[in-house]
Amino acid sequence: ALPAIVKSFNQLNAEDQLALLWFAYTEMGLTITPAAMQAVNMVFAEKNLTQIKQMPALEQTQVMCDLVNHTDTPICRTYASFGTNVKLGFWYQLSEWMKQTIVAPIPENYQLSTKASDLLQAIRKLEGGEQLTVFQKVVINMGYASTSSTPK
Ligand code: 45D
Repeated sequence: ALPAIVKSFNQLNAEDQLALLWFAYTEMGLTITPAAMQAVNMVFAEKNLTQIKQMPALEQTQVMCDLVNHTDTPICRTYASFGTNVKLGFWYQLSEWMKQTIVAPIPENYQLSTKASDLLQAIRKLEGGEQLTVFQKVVINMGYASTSSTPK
């Protein structure tokens, strides 16, 4: 069931969470049209996205791990203030840049842990609408909000 999937996701370490998101999202071929993206007001995220784009590779990966770990950094604080669609749009943009190698990609031989690949398998079996719900629930919790920094 969905809540159990989201809960297990949040219990993975940061590397597994990022890698799983990447595999789940890229292989599902969820098509996001330019029109759909235009409906999202990405202005709020542009400064951070540009900053990340200009960082060295290791820092790019670190920023994404920080987001998953709810670390208290300026980018994590700004991220927490985004609406759900801006958060999704933010990850969408990073994944596009990873495909174009503008942002550091996942190593080719990267192996998910057993727990994470079981979870990926469970996510694969969901229907599209449920997969979207999983992505929403997962990205909503990322970043650092001083009031609620732990995933629920
Ligand atoms: O070396 O209605 C490891 C909108 C360690 C429009 C690593 C939408 C090893 C409105 C950590 C693995 C478009 C918003 C390295 C809807 C190592 C609307 C790095 C939907 C380098 C429905 C790992 C949008 C890394 C949606 C860096 C559904 C991993 C968007 C990075 C969904 C992973 C977007 C990334 C998703 C994953 C994007 C960037 C789920 C991105 C996922």
